[in-house]
Amino acid sequence: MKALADIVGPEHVLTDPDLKASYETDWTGRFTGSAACVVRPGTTDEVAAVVRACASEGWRITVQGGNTGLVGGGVPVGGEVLLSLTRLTTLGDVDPSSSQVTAGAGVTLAALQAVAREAGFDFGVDLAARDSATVGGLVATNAGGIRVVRYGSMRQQVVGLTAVLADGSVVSRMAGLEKDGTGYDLLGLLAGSEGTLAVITEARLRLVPRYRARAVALLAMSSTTAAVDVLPVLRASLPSLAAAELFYAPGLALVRKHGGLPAPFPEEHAAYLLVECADLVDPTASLVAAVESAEGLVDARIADDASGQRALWAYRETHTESISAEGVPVKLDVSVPVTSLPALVDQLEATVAGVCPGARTIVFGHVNEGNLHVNVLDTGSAAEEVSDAVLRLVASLSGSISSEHGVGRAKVPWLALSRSENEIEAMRAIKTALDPAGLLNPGVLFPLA
Ligand code: 2HG
Ligand code: ZN
Repeated sequence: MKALADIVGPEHVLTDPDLKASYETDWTGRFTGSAACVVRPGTTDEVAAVVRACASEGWRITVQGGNTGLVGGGVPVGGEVLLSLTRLTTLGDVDPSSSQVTAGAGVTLAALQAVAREAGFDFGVDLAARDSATVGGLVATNAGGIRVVRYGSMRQQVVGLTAVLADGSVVSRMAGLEKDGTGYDLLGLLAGSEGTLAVITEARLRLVPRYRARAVALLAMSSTTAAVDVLPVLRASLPSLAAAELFYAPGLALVRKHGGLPAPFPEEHAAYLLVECADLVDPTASLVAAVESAEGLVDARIADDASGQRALWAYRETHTESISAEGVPVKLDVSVPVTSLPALVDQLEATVAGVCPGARTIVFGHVNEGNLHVNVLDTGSAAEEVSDAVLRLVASLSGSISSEHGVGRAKVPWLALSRSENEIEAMRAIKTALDPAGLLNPGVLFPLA
């Protein structure tokens, strides 16, 4: 440990169990493991020196950002050096000519958004954990969130990265070239590699225009099918469409209970679709025109002012914390072809009940991507069985076991449901080439050796 203290300073190597504790358990409380120590480097050079020191001793490393990942990818399995990147908070000036900015791995999403907005831009990824999720973690997990319908996932925002490889060498491509087809797409590979191939220390990120004029609608729909079917209509008629989020009565009941929120409608409905438009001019009239003739629309609330919009968003955005307030859920972040979304929703409850009768299933998600967050409470000792049953159902519908949170430790046993043997072999070959000793994020993506 002295070698690490010499690099980062003794105050940034934590060995006291009380000081390490908050780094050793993930946000959900489901995943936990003890770290040999927590190391908090402040620069890319320090990260590189730490990784070199660990490599020479054969110490395994767990990389952590804001620790808000939901699949256990940022907490140790046991005995690793925990490399916390939260001190890498350098945030450059927005470059208006390229619409780009450089951010350290430890910059929070909220800080990045604030700098972008001050300069008249915005950032294309947004999600509820914005105050704690960091740039490094967002890139490493290829995070999605609520704006994918308009701007794509995190990988689409990355135009440059600096990363430390498993031997401590540094690769850096930060010029922000919008076109650069030279060889393999290493940036694209590192985005979504979940810390298993390299430690991302900074990113050059693309910004998007800032649209201040917003309209939000909460639509009560007669069925999931109706919610799915309205989407192509909205996409075709509303170039300003910026979010389309789905939730149901059980989730609504929980967010109302924990947030003290009023009922959005006098009656309960089969499905709720929250739609946001953002534009240079007020999109309220076009949003109203697009939804009013939608088939299966039963009721609607429209908000054209900021506080009304926040109130509608609260029904969707407080799902995660409200569910956690009830207990430690099994979280399954899955996607299916959007046409199969109704079939998935219809079969979920019976599938869960088949292996765990008393469990409560709460479902919500991002309808455009067919991405559902299946949260199951009160699984007791049947967490594995519930995961297995739900993920098999998803696979039977040609879906993905890991949509936007990553595989982490949570989904490792089920990788073969979404990837062929040949694909897994190719991924393993990449892992072995870049990290032959298996030092980076052991137990994440692949089973522990
Ligand atoms: C969201 O969409 C996040 O709010 C979290 O991806 C999902 O808590 C979850 O399962
Ligand atoms: Zn999500």
